[in-house]
Amino acid sequence: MRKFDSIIKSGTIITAADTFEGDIGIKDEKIIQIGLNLEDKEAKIIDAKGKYVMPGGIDPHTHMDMPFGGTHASDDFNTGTVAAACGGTTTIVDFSIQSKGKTLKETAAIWREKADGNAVIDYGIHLNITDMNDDILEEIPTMIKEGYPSFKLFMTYDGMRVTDYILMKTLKKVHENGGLTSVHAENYHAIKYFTEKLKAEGKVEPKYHAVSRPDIVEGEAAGRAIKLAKLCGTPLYIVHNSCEESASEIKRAREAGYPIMGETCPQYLVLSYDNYEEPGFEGAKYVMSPPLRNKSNWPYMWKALAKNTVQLVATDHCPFFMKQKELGKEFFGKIPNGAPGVELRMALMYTYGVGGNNFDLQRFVQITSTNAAKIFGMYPKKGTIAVGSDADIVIFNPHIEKTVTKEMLHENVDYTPYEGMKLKGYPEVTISRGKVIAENGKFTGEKGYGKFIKRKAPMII
Ligand code: DUC
Ligand code: ZN
Ligand code: ZN
Repeated sequence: MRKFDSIIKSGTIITAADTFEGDIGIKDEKIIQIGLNLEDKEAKIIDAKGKYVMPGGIDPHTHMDMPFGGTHASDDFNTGTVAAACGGTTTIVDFSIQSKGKTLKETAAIWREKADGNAVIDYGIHLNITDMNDDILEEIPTMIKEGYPSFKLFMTYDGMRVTDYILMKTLKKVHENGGLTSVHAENYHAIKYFTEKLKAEGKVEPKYHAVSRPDIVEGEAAGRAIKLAKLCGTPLYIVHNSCEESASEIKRAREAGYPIMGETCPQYLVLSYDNYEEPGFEGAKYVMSPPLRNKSNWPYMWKALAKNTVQLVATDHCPFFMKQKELGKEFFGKIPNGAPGVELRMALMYTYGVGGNNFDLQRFVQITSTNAAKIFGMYPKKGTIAVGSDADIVIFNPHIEKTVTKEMLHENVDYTPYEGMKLKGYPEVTISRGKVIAENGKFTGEKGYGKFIKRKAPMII
């Protein structure tokens, strides 16, 4: 009998804890042996000499096919996960958005229908509650048991936001049943105030989107959510921290011993408010929430990522074609919020994180994979290279140099916010449960190969 289906040979294996040379033996979708000189004449040999062999990327914040402002994000579970795979990501956790009147069970089923048979990599689903009532609250324990242990609430957005009262009820119920609540933290009323004022003054171009939601708007909501979590005695996870105003709230809470966690995204580390000043309607490419910030935030955010103030880097991948962005040609408030990012996360974090001397290879693995697996209930099935774990692996070539173009990417959208940026280091081979699904920028996997991940209890890290 064949001992291994495949062996990844002679790579430099990097985990969250260590770096060593070795071979990885894979059988039946799992890593079954790690060692030197593994042999099996019948096994497929994947040569990784001179390259890094790391846990496949995990992006716990994507919006495939998300309805927003009368349109839908342009990547669906097929196109979006093909792009993820080509960029070295082997797992996503996507946000299912509850429509008015739908139960959580129905919401999850709608998202499963979008994903099942389409995703090319494994995926989990968060439940984004927008319409809370007593029945929904009572559904939470069942949903956690069924593999949906993470919930998100919007503190802003008409039609989707919840009150502080609902946030407190959710924090308590989710925590009592072994789940984790996260928030999109921005102050709804402040944004409304600034948006109305800017519109009345005729300031309607894309850049005013950023002006309408300054850093303090985010910091205030993050600080408030943290205080409510303290009052409830629960953990809290804050998505897409963009600036010092919010990340410093997390830092303060963590230093005082509170179980507060969060993420940032590549766009808040390498792009800035200056992008909104691009000519014509180009600034619309960067209309997302929270918006891009002044560059002065970059050092703080890199340090927050390096020092575990925030635990990981996600993308908030939510692309729209420029045609869709034009819904807001006359007024920034109508531009669908979101931008692509799922494909370049690993390369950007390597180039500017490791290459930029912001952190080492262990931290790279922690922030791109291991910590997401831990926080979102997938560890050690996902997020590590260990005997018994799924063989989700990226072979990363630190020597490849590229200049980003839209054409080299697989995202279903007509631009990339990272156009023209220089990269050094790029994923070469992506392996999902033992199968090579992308190689040298080409997708080699199969539609529908991705499986739903029934997730377990989150870890506080
Ligand atoms: N922010 C975005 O930019 N897009 C989707 C949702 C969100 O919170
Ligand atoms: Zn958000
Ligand atoms: Zn989001």
